[in-house]
Amino acid sequence: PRNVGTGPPPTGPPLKDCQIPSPLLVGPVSVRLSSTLSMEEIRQRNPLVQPGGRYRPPDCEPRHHTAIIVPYRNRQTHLRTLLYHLHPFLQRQQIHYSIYIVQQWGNSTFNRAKLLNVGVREALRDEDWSCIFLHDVDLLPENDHNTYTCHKQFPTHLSVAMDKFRYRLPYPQYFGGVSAVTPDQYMKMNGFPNQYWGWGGEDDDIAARVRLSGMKIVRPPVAIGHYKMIKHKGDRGNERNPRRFDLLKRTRLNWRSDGLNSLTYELLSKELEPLYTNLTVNIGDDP
Ligand code: BGN
Repeated sequence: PRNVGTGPPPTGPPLKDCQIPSPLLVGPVSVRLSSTLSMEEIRQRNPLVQPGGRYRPPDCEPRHHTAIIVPYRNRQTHLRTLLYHLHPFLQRQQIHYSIYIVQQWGNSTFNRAKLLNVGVREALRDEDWSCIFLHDVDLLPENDHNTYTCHKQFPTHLSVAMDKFRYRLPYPQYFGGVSAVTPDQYMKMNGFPNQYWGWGGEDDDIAARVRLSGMKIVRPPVAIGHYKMIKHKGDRGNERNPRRFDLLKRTRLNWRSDGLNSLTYELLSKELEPLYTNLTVNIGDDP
């Protein structure tokens, strides 16, 4: 339907559906690993992006409505590089999208999967998104044929060929980096686990949920799912989680009770920045 949710009211004659594939795609792109531009300069290069990092193609009716959720804390330069790259990339795909940065407040250990749960819940308050992307802040897609849209039936894993893993899948069940679900798929798997504090394992838990809820993972071809990772040291406050092995043994027992249906948090602020929506959230502490 025209104008799902908020956004400008329709004016003039109805637009034609956007073509698939988008005629604006260029295929492989070279990626800059650091943007020296300021947020303001990036905004100037993306004049059609609306406050909150929202965009819809101006001259055709988009067939896809994608929310991009980025768990975040204290990675300013990575964020700028991601926005510099992702906005033009998504605009070439002619989709209706919005970028949500979910920022963990305070100094408790980082919890990527719980931040993703918060992002999904908050994004769905804004719009009836048809697709939800779970996106690490340090990953830059290198080919715009890798479309930021969802498969109707099954969750998608997009970052199948990362430079860090020599452009191969590190192991068959890998679901980290960049992946996507429809709201229905997300409900079916009871969202993501809330109990993984620190680095590692939460993506494997999410992959296990896909399987346990009767679905499977679909992927683009390796030649298209190329990503560059911005190199960095481990984060303070995101140390390897020593409990991840034990937690993963219990996914089968826990997935129905821990997830979307047990999520609690306090939304501290929601700001519509020029290039993204900034959600700052208190998700509590590692018990
Ligand atoms: C795996 C991690 C993932 C991580 C990938 C790639 C674990 C759980 C114990 C088996 N999983 O080993 O979380 O995304 O490496 O770095 O540590």
